[in-house]
Amino acid sequence: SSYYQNYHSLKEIYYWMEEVARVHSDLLEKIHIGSSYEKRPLYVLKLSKGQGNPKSAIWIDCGIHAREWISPAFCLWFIDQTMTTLLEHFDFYVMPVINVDGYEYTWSHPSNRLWRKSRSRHGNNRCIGTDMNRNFDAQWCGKGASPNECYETYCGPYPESEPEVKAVARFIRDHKDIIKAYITMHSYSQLVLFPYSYTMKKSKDHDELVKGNALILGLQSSMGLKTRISSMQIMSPGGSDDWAYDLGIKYSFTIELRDTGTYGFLLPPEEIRPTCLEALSAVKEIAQHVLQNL
Ligand code: 0X9
Ligand code: ZN
Repeated sequence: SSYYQNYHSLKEIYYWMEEVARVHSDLLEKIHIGSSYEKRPLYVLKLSKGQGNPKSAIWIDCGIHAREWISPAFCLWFIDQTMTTLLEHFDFYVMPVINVDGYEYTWSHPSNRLWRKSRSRHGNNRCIGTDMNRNFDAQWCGKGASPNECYETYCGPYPESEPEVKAVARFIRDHKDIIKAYITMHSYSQLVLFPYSYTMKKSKDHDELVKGNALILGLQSSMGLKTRISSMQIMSPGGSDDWAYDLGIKYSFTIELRDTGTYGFLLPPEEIRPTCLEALSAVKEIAQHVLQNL
C-alpha cells in the first residue's frame, strides 16, 4: 500500500509499531529494549509463527544513521510482508529505528536533514553526537574512526557509550545462541558489505563467503545490488557488523541501499518500492543460505 511507499516521521513510526503489534498480535511482539539519550523508547519487533521451542532467528536493524531514511522505510516494508515461508524456519528480530533521536532531528530540523550521528553530549564536549556505527566494541576507535567529537565519525568516549548501542548490543548478546544472521541496513551505495571493516585482514570465513559462493552469487544477482568486500574499502572500526561477527554470528552483513549518488540520502519516495524489493530478495538469499548451513 502507499503507506510503505512514503517516508514517515518518528511519531508515525511509533504509532505504526503499536498498531501492527496490536493487529497482528499472533505474529508480532513489540519488545522494549531500552531508552535513547533523549529518553525515547527503543523497540524491537519480534516476528514469530510458532510457540514452543525457540527457533533460530535473524536480526535486522535499520536507522543507525539518522539521515538514511530509506533504511527505516525498509524495516517497515519488511515487517509488512507476511514472509510466510521464511517464518516457517526463522524468527525475525527487526528494529525499525536504532537512532531515534537523530532520526527525529532530521525530521524536525529540515536544515539538519543530513545529520548522521546520535544526539548525545558527553562531558564538556563542544559538539553533539556520536557515530553509532563507530561505537560498537570492535577495535573501537581505531584508525578510521575519530576521537574528535566534532567529526562525523566520532567514536564516543568509550565503547557502547550510546544508550542505543548498549541496548542493541545487550539484546543481541543475550540472544546470540539463536541469532544466526545479523543484517544492518544503511544507505547509500548499493553494496553488501561483510566483515572485516576494522582490519585489512581476512576473517576466517572470508574464503567461504567469497569464492564462487552461492550466497554471494545470489546476492549479486539480487537486482541492483553489487557485492563488494568490506576489507577492500577504507578502514572503519567500531561497526555493528564486525562486532556481531566477532560475537559468533557468522553471517553478518551491512546492506547499503540505493542509490549510488544521484540523490544520495535524499532518495525520492518513488524509489522506496524498487529499493525494498531488491533488499528483500537479498535478505531472502541470506536466509536461504543460513537455513542450508544451520
Ligand atoms: O561507514 C559506515 O558506518 C557504513 N557506511 S555509511 O555510509 N552508511 O555510513 C558502512 C559500515 C561498514 N561496516 C563497518 N564499518 N563495520
Ligand atoms: Zn549508514
